[in-house]
Amino acid sequence: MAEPAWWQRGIIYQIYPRSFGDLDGDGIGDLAGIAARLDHLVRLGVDALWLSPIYPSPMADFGYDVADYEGIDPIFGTLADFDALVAAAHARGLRVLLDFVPNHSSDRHPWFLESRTSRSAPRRRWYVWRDPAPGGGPPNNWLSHFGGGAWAWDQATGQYYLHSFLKEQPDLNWRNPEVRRAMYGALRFWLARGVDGFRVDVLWLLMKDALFRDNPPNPAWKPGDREHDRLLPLHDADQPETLDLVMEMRAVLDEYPDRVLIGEIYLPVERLVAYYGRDLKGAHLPFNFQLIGAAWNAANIARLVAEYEAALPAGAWPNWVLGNHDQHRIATRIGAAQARVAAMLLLTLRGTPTIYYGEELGLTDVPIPPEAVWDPAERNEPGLGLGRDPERTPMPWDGTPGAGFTTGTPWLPVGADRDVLNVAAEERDPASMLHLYRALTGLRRGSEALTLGALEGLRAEGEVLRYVRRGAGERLAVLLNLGHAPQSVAEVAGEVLLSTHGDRPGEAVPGTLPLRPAEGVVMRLAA
Ligand code: TEU
Repeated sequence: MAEPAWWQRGIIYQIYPRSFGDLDGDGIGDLAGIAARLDHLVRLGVDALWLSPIYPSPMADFGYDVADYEGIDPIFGTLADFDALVAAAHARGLRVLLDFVPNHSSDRHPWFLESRTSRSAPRRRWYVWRDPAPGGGPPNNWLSHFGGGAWAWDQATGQYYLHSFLKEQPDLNWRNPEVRRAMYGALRFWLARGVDGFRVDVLWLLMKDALFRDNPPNPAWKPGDREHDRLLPLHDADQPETLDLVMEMRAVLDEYPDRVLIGEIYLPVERLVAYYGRDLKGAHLPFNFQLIGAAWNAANIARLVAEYEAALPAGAWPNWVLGNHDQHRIATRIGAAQARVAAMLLLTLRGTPTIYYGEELGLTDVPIPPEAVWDPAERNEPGLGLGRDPERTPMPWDGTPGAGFTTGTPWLPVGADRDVLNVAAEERDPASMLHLYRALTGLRRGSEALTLGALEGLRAEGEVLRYVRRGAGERLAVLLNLGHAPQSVAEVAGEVLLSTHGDRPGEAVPGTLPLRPAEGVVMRLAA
């Protein structure tokens, strides 16, 4: 077997740049603020940081509306700040991944400004323009992910343009080779600057049906549903041609050594795994979001781990995610106690883990009063619970009013629990989530079984989820109590390495292991 790549052994950490560290005091995080906190990441034991978008942007969708694919927004700093951040990260052995947003640009991008000037503009075909339907109105029934229809009328040129998200985010036309060339040029711009890879935004949405057919209704949809769309996304997502694009992108990354291609893909497992590409020449890591929104019980988690493992193509490397900037925080979804069990699950499963900033502190969603809402997903459809501000609040570094995040007024409120849940306080408390995360990453980093080993014996026994990681002469058992009652696990003899409760290292286990409610244990099994 080839030497494993860094991203196979490694742990990824997602930073939402507006909310990590604000050095210039404007209340919004910046690159210098991230650079100042790199030692936190080193001590946490992660290998790479992924930055949500930092490109010039009108911020209609907080950077997911890019106005220049080869620059840095002044709110975050300059290209020089970026180079300094990459250098500082690399000096500490940390890789840097960028968010690449290819499906749509900002409506202020010079390409779109030119595209909308006339039907014969040279860049007209860089975006998706269509005539009205024969009877008038939008060309088809496709919906925006942010509410309402996906087509915006342009009075000046008498056509509609497609926007899968906000109308300020017109979809680029990936069927146009000029678009592809320009976008691959942007990838190379950053790769040549030393960027170690990309998380590609909405990778499964890049291609649309060439005939622009209507989508059928989705029977599973309910109001306020983050899981389903109102229509089945049959014709505006996951088209057969998308795979060719993914493989083209991968080929661009392969021009440089050791780069990683990660895809944001919300699809059922059987479709998700197609994005590894033919002969694994697609995404290295199609993000696996199965743990997001999953019912938190042992039988269900055992089933979804087994189904994912079984669906992986030969040689494909797995990955696991608990949360991100679009999802309610894990501690809000399953509670503080089970969030510790989830941390142990994330860092002991087979495959690359991605940690969302603040998970290592046990942060919860922060309620945002209606007048303080920023996220367009909430503003467009208030009251449906679609807003993502609650999971994007500033990282609490200490218990001061600005939380050590800013000397100004933070753009979103810091959680009311910042007195307890902050880096400095958790540093002092050996029972904190921060110490648990460090212990878990430390255990993982030091163990071939946990990083690269096989996953065996996966099963649910009542509320206990159990599995074994085996590698290089070592067998580790992971025993997770996903319930609220004490449990006893049989057929385990060996020694406790780590408990989510922090108190049992070195404990000899004769054959039966008692587990307290919401306790997880990693044990070394006797040979
Ligand atoms: O998210 C894509 C996506 O699936 C979202 O529409 C998700 O369903 C929604 O946020 C749930 O409320 C990516 C980015 O991660 C997100 O932040 C962007 O807003 C979106 O693409 C558009 O670029």
